[in-house]
Amino acid sequence: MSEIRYEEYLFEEKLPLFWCAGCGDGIVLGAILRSFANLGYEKKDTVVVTGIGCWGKADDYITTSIFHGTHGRALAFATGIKLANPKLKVIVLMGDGDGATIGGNHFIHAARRNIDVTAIVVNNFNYGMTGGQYSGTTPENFYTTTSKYGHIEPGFDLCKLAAAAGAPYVARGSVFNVVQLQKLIEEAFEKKGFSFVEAVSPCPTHFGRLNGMKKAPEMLHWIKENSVSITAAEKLTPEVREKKFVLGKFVDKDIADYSTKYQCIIDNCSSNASEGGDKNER
Ligand SMILES: Cc1ncc(C[n+]2csc(CCOP(=O)(O)OP(=O)(O)O)c2C)c(N)n1
Ligand code: SF4
Repeated sequence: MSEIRYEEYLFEEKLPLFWCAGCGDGIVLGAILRSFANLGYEKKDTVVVTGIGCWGKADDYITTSIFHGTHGRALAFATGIKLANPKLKVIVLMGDGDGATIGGNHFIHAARRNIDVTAIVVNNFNYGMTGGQYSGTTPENFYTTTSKYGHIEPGFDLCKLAAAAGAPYVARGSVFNVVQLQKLIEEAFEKKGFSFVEAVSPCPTHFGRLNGMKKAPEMLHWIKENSVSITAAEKLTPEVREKKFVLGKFVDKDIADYSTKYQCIIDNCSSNASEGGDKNER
């Protein structure tokens, strides 16, 4: 562990935080900054790329190199940055609307291509910044400003989506269990290839208010009550399990990332690129 303090990565002049009281975004930001400090990341070699949304504002407070992109396109910018300079550590911060709804196509293809970036999606189940409309992860029967009678679509399980698309590292944490969340984020940062961490997080201002959880602690309690570990989830029936937030690491395997394969073609080397074992630990 390095001697660097997390405050090194925090733009203190920009405080106070823009987010509402009780928003989970600051908790995820703290976990990311402490991970940078623990891993001793060089600011100039670390690029945080964001899209647009409440969570997309996170780069305002980060002192590494940053790139504030457009809504849904953060992974496209991150891909370009990584290919231009594969030595950079590239971290992509997206909301569920940003990364998994308007940006869903970039998400599955960045995972499929195995671009060596870490994507952290803060899943608060709605479009927070624009007033609480439903997103691709809003669970069925929940209320948003655009599903006033209850949402009739099923929500995406982003971890299953990332795993099915081929991502070598896939995990889910929540802001209620921040120790686990930070551990997963640190592992993801150190993983070569496309690493994905979903952070289940409250938006009390919109999602909470419309779903009987007006106060921030009520939303946190809801996340806690509905979270289970991967091991505990295996004992549940499929019907019960699909309504839970299953927390932990789903995929951890070694496969050659896009830049390594690309370099291999340039160097004309014989590639055993797709070899590697599954290190999934539960
Ligand atoms: C191309 C485009 N479409 C729509 C918008 C408007 N817009 C800005 S933020 C946002 C939703 C953000 O939701 P999410 O990504 O879930 O992040 P959150 O605000 O919840 O953190 C939308 C629709 C935009 N800026 N650009
Ligand atoms: S609107 Fe929701 S997501 Fe946005 S800052 Fe407020 S609580 Fe957080």
